[in-house]
Amino acid sequence: MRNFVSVAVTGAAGNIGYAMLPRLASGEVFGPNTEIELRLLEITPALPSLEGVVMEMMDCAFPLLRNMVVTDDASVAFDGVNWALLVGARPRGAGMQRGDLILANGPIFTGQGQALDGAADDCQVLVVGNPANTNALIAMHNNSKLPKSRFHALTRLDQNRAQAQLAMKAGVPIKAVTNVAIWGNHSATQYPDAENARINGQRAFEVIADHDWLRGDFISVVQKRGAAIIQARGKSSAMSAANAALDHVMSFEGVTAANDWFSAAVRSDGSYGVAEGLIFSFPIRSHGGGRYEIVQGLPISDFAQAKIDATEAELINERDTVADLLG
Ligand code: NAX
Repeated sequence: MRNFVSVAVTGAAGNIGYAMLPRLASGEVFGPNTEIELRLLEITPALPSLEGVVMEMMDCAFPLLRNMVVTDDASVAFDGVNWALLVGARPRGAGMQRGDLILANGPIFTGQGQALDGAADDCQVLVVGNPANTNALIAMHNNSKLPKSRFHALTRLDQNRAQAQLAMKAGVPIKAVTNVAIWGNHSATQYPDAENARINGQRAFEVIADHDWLRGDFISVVQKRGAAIIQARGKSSAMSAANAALDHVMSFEGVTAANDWFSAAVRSDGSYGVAEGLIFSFPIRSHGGGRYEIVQGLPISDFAQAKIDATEAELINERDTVADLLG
């Protein structure tokens, strides 16, 4: 158990930051005996707004919050941190294609990858800002200090969405649904895997009779959930995204039960035939302290393989788009 943790959050004045910061400082992520320092990075024009967030954080009088640093300099933000939560990114503008967004955000993550050379030796890096997988790839390639296995991208929100859909369909509590894997990119090509999911320990396909739903709407609802929330709320997911990022941190800090897994995009080591080096979402089992394994040997049907191939192809294409930024 640590008694102190330093956490950087980028884009801290944004929507996700606002939902994330109080929960980080409350003790629910690192435990009731761990004091926390928050190192908050924003672009210069957003610093006044971030000061307002910091005032609110002070007014929460969190007993475990030792210190907050506000800066527009990534090397100050990442100095000595144990976790770097890279939330800040440029939003997709009107008429912007995915390729344009990738190119617009790339330079942010080259600079932040370099600045992470100043992080603590045990630092783990979670990229939330989109396109999260490829931004994590850029940060990983531009960092010369941390092991490549420490660069992750968030697909936990997709896992949580899939878990909730399966629980609703089966009429069971959320905790009855386990072993939910998201494969690939945090994008509409991701593959939420019902074939390996379990409900009360049984295969989801045995519990849910509507197999057309499992192979059809289940997948597309999860893939398009982000867009549905923007449509309904007029803003992108923030509460659920912050919640998922904190779930991700807690899963990597903890030890995963031997018969379960969680989803996160990490550097592919070639498991399941996925091109080595891509930041690809896999089922993961954590051993704590930054050590984890990609769960091996899960059965992959022809249906699943075609989906995994499609999301891999998209990530290879994204990697080619940013080839100049990969050093
Ligand atoms: P907001 O636009 O509310 O906040 C983003 C913040 O980042 C802004 O305050 C902005 O000033 C800041 N920022 C921009 N460039 C920066 C830089 N170079 N350094 C530091 N800060 C910078 O967006 P929000 O709703 O908070 O979403 C943040 C990111 O999360 C977006 O890229 C969004 O697409 C992505 N998401 C990722 C999800 C995932 O599951 N991986 C789900 C939710 C969300 O869509």
